[in-house]
Amino acid sequence: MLTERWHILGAGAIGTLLATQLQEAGSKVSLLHRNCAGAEVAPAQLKRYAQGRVSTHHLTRSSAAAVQEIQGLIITTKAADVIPALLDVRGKLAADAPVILLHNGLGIYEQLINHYPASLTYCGITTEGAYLDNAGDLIHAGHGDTRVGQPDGAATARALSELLEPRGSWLWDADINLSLWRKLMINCAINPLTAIHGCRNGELLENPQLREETQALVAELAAVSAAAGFKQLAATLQKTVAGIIGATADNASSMRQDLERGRATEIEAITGYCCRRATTLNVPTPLNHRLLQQVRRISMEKN
Ligand code: KPL
Repeated sequence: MLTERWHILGAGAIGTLLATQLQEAGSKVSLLHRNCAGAEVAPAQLKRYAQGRVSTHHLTRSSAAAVQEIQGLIITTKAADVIPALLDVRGKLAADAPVILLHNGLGIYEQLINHYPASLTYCGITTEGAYLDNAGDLIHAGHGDTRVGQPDGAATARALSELLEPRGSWLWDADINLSLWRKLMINCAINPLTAIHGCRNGELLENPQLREETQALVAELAAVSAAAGFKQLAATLQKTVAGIIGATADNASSMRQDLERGRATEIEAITGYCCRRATTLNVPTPLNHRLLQQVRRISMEKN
């Protein structure tokens, strides 16, 4: 077994939820805070509510500065914070420590492997939905799964799969590049439009004008997907996106929430990445470019 001890950097709702799940499955887990002073603190008690059931968890929290050695690291920060977060703890990572990245968007893995071995770096996506309420309790609102794989398909993939396979809702994904691209396309289709229009995900299909805009955007994304080699995904992208919009109709997308709360968005790793990739593939993406500029402008106005 590769590691029994995970540190999670980025202790928001998803990081905290994954910590409780790994703990339930028998792993030792600590939440790492980048900016908190002091040493490892006593386990904090946390209540998790899921489908009418409440469970109590004791999670150790510590500052990145205080931790001695990290045997396995899961980074659940926003895309733009991943590299600084890794660099903060780089010197604490054991020689064979796996690092798992779980963020929206793409392009960070390629930067991260300049600082850490690709053979130990994994990417994942989660369809779990969770938030921390005002009392600090964890609400597990949507049940999904967490898929992890290795973009370069290196040899240690099997070892990590053996570690993660029995871990509750964690799954090994042998074709993680496809899953990451599919998630990118879904985020490109839903996040900027809902952020700009300040609407629920479902309104993208319920409102005729927004439906037209969404479908035109998805057609552009399908062209990028096909040029990037994801032909089958391209052929069914309209249906896929419509399915996710329907399943998350009442959600406020993460980008809408970020924009409304004046927080940094993940637009550069989502639409920004897609536009950069489309340029290298010679695929015109005027709609994505327009949305990228709009979200950047609204973000600047709010900050
Ligand atoms: O992942 C999401 C997000 O909001 O970031 C979707 C799938 C769009 C659900 O809201």
